[in-house]
Amino acid sequence: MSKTIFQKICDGELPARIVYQDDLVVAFHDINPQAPTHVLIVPRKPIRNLAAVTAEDAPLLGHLMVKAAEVARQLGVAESGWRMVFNSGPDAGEAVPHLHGHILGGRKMGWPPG
Ligand code: DGP
Repeated sequence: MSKTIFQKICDGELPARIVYQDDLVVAFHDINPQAPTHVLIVPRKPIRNLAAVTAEDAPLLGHLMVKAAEVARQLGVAESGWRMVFNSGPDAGEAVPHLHGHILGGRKMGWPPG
């Protein structure tokens, strides 16, 4: 199977403004930001989306969430409020088939999301 854009970013084959990385996850600025802070955090493991995770992914997903919160603190949006969004499947607007959490902050957000 060919690599997704996010797999290529994880592997250093495509440029990105990386804000955090370790051996399990990579966080980088979204190319089309929807808020003053808009960072994507992805597992290096190529899981398609949230609907495709299995029980064995639980530690990885826990790690991803902890690191997302660290990124939110690092970028200064944790206190005022931020949102974590996973678009999973066509109705949710999933465009890149590599699991990614959107870390959004820096502005007041509406509810429900569109
Ligand atoms: P989603 O709709 O949840 O699949 O979001 C995909 C996001 O990925 C979208 O906000 C734009 C972002 N994106 C797409 N291609 C690239 C890229 O090449 N680099 C970066 N940094 N972000 C990208």
